[in-house]
Amino acid sequence: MPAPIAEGTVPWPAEFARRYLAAGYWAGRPLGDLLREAADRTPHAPALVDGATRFDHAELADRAAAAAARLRGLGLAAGDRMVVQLPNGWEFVVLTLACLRAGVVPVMALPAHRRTELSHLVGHAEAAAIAVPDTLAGFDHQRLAHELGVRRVLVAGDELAPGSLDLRALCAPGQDAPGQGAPGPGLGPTELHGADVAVFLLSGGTTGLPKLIARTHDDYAYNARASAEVAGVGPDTVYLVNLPAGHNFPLACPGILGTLLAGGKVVLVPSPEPARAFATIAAEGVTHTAAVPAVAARWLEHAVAHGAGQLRTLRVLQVGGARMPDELAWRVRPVLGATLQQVFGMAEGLLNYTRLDDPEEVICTTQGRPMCPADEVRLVDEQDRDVPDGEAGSLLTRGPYTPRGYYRAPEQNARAFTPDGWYRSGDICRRTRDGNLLVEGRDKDQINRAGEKISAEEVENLVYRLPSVAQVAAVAMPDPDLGERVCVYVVGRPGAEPTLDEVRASMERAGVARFKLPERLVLVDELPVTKVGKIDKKALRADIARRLTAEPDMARRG
Ligand code: OOB
Repeated sequence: MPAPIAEGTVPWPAEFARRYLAAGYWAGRPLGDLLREAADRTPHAPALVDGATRFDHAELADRAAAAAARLRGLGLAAGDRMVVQLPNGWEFVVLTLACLRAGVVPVMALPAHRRTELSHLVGHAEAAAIAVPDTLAGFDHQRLAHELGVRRVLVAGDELAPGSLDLRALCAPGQDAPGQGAPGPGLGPTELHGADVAVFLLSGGTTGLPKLIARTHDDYAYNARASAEVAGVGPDTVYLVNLPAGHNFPLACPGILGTLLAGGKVVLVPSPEPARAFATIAAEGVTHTAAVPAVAARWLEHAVAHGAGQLRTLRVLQVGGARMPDELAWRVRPVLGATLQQVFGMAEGLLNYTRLDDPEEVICTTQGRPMCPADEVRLVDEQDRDVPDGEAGSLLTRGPYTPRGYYRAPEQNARAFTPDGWYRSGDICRRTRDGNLLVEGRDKDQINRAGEKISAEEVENLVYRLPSVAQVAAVAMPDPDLGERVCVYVVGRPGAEPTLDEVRASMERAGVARFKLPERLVLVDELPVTKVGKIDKKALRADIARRLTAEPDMARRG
């Protein structure tokens, strides 16, 4: 029997929970109920668009309820976990809403994940089900899902293998749904509590494998609702999802959930590719969307080349996930005609936003300020002492939507959280006089490739599997398009000269998301070490930056 979910989570201390409830940040209600009520307010307004598929709020809610009942019919109970690895499409939305209603907890995997990541997620979450497309971009997700040995494999697609459950049939409207409307014993949505886990997000990670972040109904509903307010999202909003929908940013900042709670319309495209995104913005009257800086840069280029005529309805472009260069930020309003909102957020909770009516200087040169009055932010030095005003420090945070620990990870929690519950984000920030944050760097061992976080340790563990490798260190190398890419410094075993292609091939064989594959390998005789004998990554980062300036044509790969 899988362990009950509550055993692995770290709740907020009672006094904080009381405070957050009393202040109204927490509604004390399951997110599924809140979404249902929102749908009831504007049943005939458009809710979801994916190509030719369109649902109004009533139909979306009906499908979610029917799918929730069918999940229970499959024997899934509140607290069971389901790994969800779906591309941006209507099935993702219906299934997520169904899970929220049934209390089944989706574990938000990314379409790019492969065997290594998925088997870890399935094992760590003790998943009772997995939802995948049949194939995507030439990869057979269905087959891999069956090989992982999960009991229920739900598949969205036309080519269902024996033993697969038809996800599209599960998400069909109500008529035939068993027990719909009448919650079964112990399984009904009304039996869920605000403090129960609603979704598992993946941490960007600095450890060998991604950690799970248990977001509760209370905290995640607040996350989505308050984000909607800060982003000016309401019933007239048309929100375009172009980043992978399982990321916190497009899911709930305010994203899909915030837009639906506000009675708006969610439009999905498979990727941020500019021609399709721009055409969809024009066709659907999109008012809001979220991008990473690399995507914003591509959109700016596209608009310069082809004009921004298709973006007339676009009011707000949110940009986050990585530091947006100021030069790029200053071009958003003149070129795209939309208000930029910088978002400095994390799946672990804390969200900082520039406000829509901030002076242009603040919007273009800062990463905003906390969303909630109850967010606590400290900037500290290496001894966890607060740094003086205006100085850079490592960001610690607590608050009503920042959980107090990772799921089933006591050892990592001891490092990533202080004893009194502050999350160590690993971001080096400075606070401006007017209270906004500037993200100036990080003290976590991570590579941020166009907003996708890659743990250096995870890459290193994979590279160590090559017999020709004696030592390896993974570091970020600066990149004009993606911000950073993965570079590995390698010491070969005597007589061996491991190559980049070998390293990449070996990682691909192991089944790892492609965005984690190193894009440059530097063969060295030894790795520099610090005074205490640790590999000196700072020196390596400086070294790769130097090499790139010396040989600019080598800076790019494919
Ligand atoms: C978002 O979430 P994650 O969990 O993928 O990554 C969080 C980390 C932050 O700790 C920071 O290192 C970096 O991503 N980051 C930024 C940033 N936004 C995120 N660094 C500089 N400037 C920014 N604007 O990335 C995420 C979650 C919710 C909303 C938006 C982004």
